[in-house]
Amino acid sequence: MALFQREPTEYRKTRSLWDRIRDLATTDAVTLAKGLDPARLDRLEEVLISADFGAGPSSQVVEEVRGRAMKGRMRNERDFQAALQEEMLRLLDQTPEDAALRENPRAGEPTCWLVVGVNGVGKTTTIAKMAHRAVAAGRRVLLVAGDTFRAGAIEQLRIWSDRLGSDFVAGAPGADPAAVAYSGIEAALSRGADLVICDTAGRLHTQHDLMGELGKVERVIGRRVEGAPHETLLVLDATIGQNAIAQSYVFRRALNLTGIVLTKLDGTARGGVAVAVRRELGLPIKLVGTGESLEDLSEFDPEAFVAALTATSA
Ligand SMILES: Nc1nc2c(ncn2[C@@H]2O[C@H](COP(=O)(O)OP(=O)(O)OP(=O)(O)O)[C@@H](O)[C@H]2O)c(=O)[nH]1
Ligand SMILES: [Mg+2]
Repeated sequence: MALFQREPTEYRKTRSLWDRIRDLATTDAVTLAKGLDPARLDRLEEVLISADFGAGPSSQVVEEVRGRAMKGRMRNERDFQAALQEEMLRLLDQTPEDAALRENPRAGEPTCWLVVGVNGVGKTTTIAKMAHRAVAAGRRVLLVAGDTFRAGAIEQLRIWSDRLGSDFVAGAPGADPAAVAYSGIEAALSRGADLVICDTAGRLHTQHDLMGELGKVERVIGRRVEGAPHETLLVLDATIGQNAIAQSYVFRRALNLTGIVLTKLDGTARGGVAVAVRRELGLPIKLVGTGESLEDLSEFDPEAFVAALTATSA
């Protein structure tokens, strides 16, 4: 059973780029039919880069638009919008099914998801949102407070857990997160929880320490439950743009990442980072966060996402 139902309005809070691009297409049909002049195409590229599509994808979109214009397939604003949408979808190269979160296929054993990312990107909030959905779907959820480093992190997850009605396992502040993760899985097995979601630290003394610690958590989970973690999700803050890509490489070297969660897409017109991340990392974008409340999480739907990015505002 999918944890998330796709809703047509799910990206309503992301901001469209269309208002900034539209003037490039709003000329009479004759001008468009003659082709788009280089200045307009440069302007399109600038807008895409400022929306964090990255240099490569931005120029690919521009080339597609240029090619269509030269073939006379750019007769009106609608053609222009369609060209952008089709090329963005092609670059995303992801089906709606790619976003499905992987479950433990073995009966009687819990599904384990590990959530990682640098500090402040929205890991703990995303876990609360996922747990909220899972509890509402009737699942028995156990949250593991694997961030033993930051003061207050354990308490933050405990409060969410109490509010959501999930089980909760924590160690002492400063405890070894791998040992806490191990206890969490043991508790899930003995209490019959069917979904374990493990929170992690976003910062340690050094990045090297953090990667070492996360790698150990991942291995310990895998030793206790075959095939686990079934998801190791890297959370990226969409508002930091291209820096998100640099962060990803560090995590990808240390862990077997299975997917990306893109948070804080509400209120940003820089949604192009989804395309950049997908092109650079090749990992599926699984979830998108569009706000601070529990409902503000959706399974990533490429078509709905591109439609929102290129929507005509009311
Ligand atoms: N606008 C918006 N804010 C978000 C979203 N997701 C998380 N936040 C906010 O981002 C801030 C940090 O969220 P946390 O979940 O604590 O981030 P974290 O990655 O667990 O941070 P550390 O525990 O310090 O590593 C909080 O104020 C959240 O409410 C989102 O999708 N949109
Ligand atoms: Mg946290």
